[in-house]
Amino acid sequence: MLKHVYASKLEIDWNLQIFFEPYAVNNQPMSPSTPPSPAEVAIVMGSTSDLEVMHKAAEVLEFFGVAYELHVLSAHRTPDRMTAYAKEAAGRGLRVLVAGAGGAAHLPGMLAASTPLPVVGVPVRSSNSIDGWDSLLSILQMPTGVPVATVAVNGAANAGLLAVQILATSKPGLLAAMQAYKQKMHDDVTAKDRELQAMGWEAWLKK
Ligand code: C2R
Repeated sequence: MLKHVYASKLEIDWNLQIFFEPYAVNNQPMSPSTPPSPAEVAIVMGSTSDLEVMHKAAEVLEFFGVAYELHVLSAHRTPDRMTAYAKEAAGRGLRVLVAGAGGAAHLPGMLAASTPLPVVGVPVRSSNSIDGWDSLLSILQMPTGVPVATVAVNGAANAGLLAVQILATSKPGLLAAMQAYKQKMHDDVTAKDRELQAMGWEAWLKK
């Protein structure tokens, strides 16, 4: 599953679950006045059309065994529902919001306006976006006082990783898992370099 996200970079075929018990709870229903959530991370997006990109955050959270919920919310199309969600998020037990949107991407910033929780923004290169630049700048250029931690265009996997890292500051098991993840990345890249040195670049390109 995560292989799909990192296929070329990491080729992860090991299991970090040894560090902690998995407790993922996915796609919890959200009632109008939202009940307590067993999830610590919320993945929200402006449209189901963003799911193609945003599911990569979900894959990362599942890999690390972090409980999440996933919803469609829009600052433009469902403003009241979005504001209620943001205002209730901390009280429901959520700790980090990952928010993706494309085009005039106001969702992450508007969530950040109404919650004390950290918001990680994912600019989505959507069908209505001009090459992703509009999404990126809408999420990145927040006014002082309302930060949104913005990842790369379509960078939902990194948004998931950042959410894990935020949670890991107070969870030793998750911190160890993140450390192991980085070590694996280091080892994989180093092995690739060794192979490249042995083969030379011409042979590498032909293989
Ligand atoms: P549709 O495919 O539903 O027409 O949406 C969505 O995130 C999506 O990328 C096209 C794009 O519109 C975006 N959208 C926003 C917001 N709501 C929807 N940027 C918002 O509130 O910021």
